[in-house]
Amino acid sequence: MTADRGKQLSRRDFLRAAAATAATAFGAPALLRPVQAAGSGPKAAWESRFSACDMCFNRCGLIARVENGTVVKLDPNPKFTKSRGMLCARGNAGIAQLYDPDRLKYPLLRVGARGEGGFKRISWDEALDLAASKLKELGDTYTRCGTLFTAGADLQSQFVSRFAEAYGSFNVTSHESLCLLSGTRAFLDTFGEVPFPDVLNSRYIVMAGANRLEALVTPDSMDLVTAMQRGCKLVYLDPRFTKTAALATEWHAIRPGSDMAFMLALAHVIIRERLYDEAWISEKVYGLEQLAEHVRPHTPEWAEAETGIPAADITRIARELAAAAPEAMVYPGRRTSDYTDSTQIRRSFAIVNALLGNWDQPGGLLGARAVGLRSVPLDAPWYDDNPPERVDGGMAPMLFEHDGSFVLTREAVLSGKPYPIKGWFVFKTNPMATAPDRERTRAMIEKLDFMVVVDITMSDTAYMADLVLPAPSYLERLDPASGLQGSSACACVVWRDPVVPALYESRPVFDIVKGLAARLGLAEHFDFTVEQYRKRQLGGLPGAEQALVKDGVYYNPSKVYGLYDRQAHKTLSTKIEIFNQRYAQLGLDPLPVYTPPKNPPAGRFRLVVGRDATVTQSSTQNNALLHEFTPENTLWLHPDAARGLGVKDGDMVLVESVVGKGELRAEVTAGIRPDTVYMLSGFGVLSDGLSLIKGRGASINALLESGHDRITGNAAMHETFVTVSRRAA
Ligand SMILES: Nc1nc2c(c(=O)[nH]1)N[C@H]1C(S)=C(S)[C@@H](COP(=O)(O)OP(=O)(O)OC[C@H]3O[C@@H](n4cnc5c(=O)[nH]c(N)nc54)[C@H](O)[C@@H]3O)O[C@H]1N2
Ligand SMILES: Nc1nc2c(c(=O)[nH]1)N[C@H]1C(S)=C(S)[C@@H](COP(=O)(O)OP(=O)(O)OC[C@H]3O[C@@H](n4cnc5c(=O)[nH]c(N)nc54)[C@H](O)[C@@H]3O)O[C@H]1N2
Ligand code: SF4
Ligand SMILES: [Mo]
Repeated sequence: MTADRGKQLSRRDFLRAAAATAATAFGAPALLRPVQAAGSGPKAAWESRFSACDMCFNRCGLIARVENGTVVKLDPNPKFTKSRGMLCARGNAGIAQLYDPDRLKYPLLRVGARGEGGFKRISWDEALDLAASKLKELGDTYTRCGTLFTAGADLQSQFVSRFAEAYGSFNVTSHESLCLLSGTRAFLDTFGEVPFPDVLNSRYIVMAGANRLEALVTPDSMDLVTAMQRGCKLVYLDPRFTKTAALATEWHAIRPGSDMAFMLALAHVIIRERLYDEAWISEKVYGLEQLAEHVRPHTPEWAEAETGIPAADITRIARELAAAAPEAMVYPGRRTSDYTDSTQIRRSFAIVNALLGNWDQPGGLLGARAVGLRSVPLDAPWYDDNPPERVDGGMAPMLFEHDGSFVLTREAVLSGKPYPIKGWFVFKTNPMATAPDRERTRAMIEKLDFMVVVDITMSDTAYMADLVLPAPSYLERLDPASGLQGSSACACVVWRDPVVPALYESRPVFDIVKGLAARLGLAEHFDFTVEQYRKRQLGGLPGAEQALVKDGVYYNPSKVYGLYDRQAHKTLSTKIEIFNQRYAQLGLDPLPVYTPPKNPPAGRFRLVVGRDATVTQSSTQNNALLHEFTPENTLWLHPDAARGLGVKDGDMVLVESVVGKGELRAEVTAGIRPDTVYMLSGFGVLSDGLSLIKGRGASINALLESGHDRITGNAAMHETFVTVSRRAA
């Protein structure tokens, strides 16, 4: 019974553990016991072991307490400044992921029709022999590029990329084109690199489309709280009243898709009132005159009509932001998979920062600090018959070469053009639940001859596969080193040693690709162990290995501010480019041009995505501890809208878009605009292997239409209108 499963670890136990964690996070002495030393006393021996959390991509440092070979508690590593000695609710719940009875336990081969859920247990040798022979056959028939490789955020994802390259496919995608690539592009094409916001030292932050107190990014989330305690002002724009809105100095329920209008109006006021530092601009910035011309019509009054934010507030915010600059910022944001002009929207964020000189000095945006890890080179073979470029090549003008675009790749697989893709290797990512338009992902999968998924549970994507391979969770793995940057907080290196041995028959993806390489005559490209690989990565960092063993983290004391005092920016003009010359050459708008978002037609609502502090994308809903906090998703609906529909709080509603539908409970709340609805992702699953959440809530990704950012091909997930109607009880 699913209900019993949740009770194995009760919420009360969890809260007790979490409270103890919070206490030790701030009372560090309890943790400064020598790690690795066995505990003594009448009870069983215990040990503490370092690791890095993997309940989301932040990789916060942790110390696991192991008793008799069982992990009983996870604590924050107080020496880990990136996470400011914090483990969030999800981090604490890592134990329930490790010991989840729904874990995949051995290799599974599909029997029966795809997606029906029939699988049989096979041995690892059978599984690897089968995968290798399929990869060989696919390569011979469709070229090596006929197989797509998709890996999520993981320290071992680099081994999947390495394997893809050695095998000969350059069709590799990651979760990133469902996430932040348009923002990455925007800042890269303005500053020449992707900045890290120095939230801790900031005095004034404008934050739009970034729910930083629920969508946790370390150190930014903790630093935001500290900065605000020290007097930093937070201006927050979000169509929803989130926890960040609740704590912000001011919240504006901006009309979705109109952020660029707000930013252009800030630039208008800053230029009109000459609130910028002329000397800094003439030395560092290219394109002020063009911008001045461009934003002349974009008055605060104009922006008020677009955004719904009063002109007087926009003018005041521009002045306050400029007065605090350069210890101020328009926060770059992270998940930008919003609209079809996301890159240009985020360019407008970057431009306001450039205009105010919020760059390379305390409290603004910072260049990436040196971490110093070496990459391990690969001398990949050349395959003459391969096509000239990625399957999505040319489908968007500025794709990232390594990540491409998942939604455009999906179109290419569906059409078979420019060439067929018939194989898919998926590691630690769940596009059936996280890419927009689930039916389209399913249709893409129907086109494949062979699909293998490496996961820890039977995700909706694994559920559709031919071969499902069980992976160990982060607490069971030996992982390569990874560099982490967190503004002024750190430039550091982490790795993972197993806290406990791998459970069941699970095998790390390193062993999987190494096993495939051996079977495909590519063994020379994996002629190392993970330990040897790590030594090569750390080759240029004397003392790093000792620090990792002693503290669980190595810090590179690299320069934090003034990186660009004598360094050119990596742009065509070698300056910060407000006016982007390369865009002009490519026929793209060199300055962000505002197109008003469509308003939902009568009877429809714009559907937006967003996060909850107790849930990670699609991967923690079935975690027994976290499930108690968030057992299902709800549809946020404004009281006025609810009244018009005859819907009461808690009613079941049917939500429909042009691509899908779903039923879930309505949550009637004034914390959302009347023209907008919202639901959390990762519910409404198809898989029978997720016992706690099967049959609960609805899938937002089944409803989301599949748009993409015109410049990068990043998914544009906020371009969907839905209808809502009440279901009989
Ligand atoms: N707890 C938790 N933390 C996480 C994650 C997680 O899954 N759970 N995931 C991590 C990952 S991968 C990422 S990328 C980051 C994401 O970090 P964020 O991008 O901060 O995350 P979201 O919650 O998606 O925030 C987007 C917010 O934008 C609002 N919004 C929607 N449309 C508009 C608009 O047009 N204008 C404005 N101004 N706002 C709009 C939404 O209501 C939502 O609150 O979070 C990371 N941290
Ligand atoms: N509706 C909606 N869609 C979204 C978003 C949203 O806010 N709303 N956010 C978007 C963003 S910002 C992002 S980054 C993407 C993320 O999308 P994904 O990359 O799909 O991330 P997750 O949903 O976390 O899925 C991770 C998968 O890895 C598995 N897994 C977890 N740990 C391990 C492990 O140790 N080993 C292996 N092999 N597998 C493991 C999990 O079971 C899960 O199936 O989603 C995007 N899609
Ligand atoms: S933010 Fe939370 S879930 Fe993410 S790595 Fe840190 S502790 Fe783990
Ligand atoms: Mo993301």
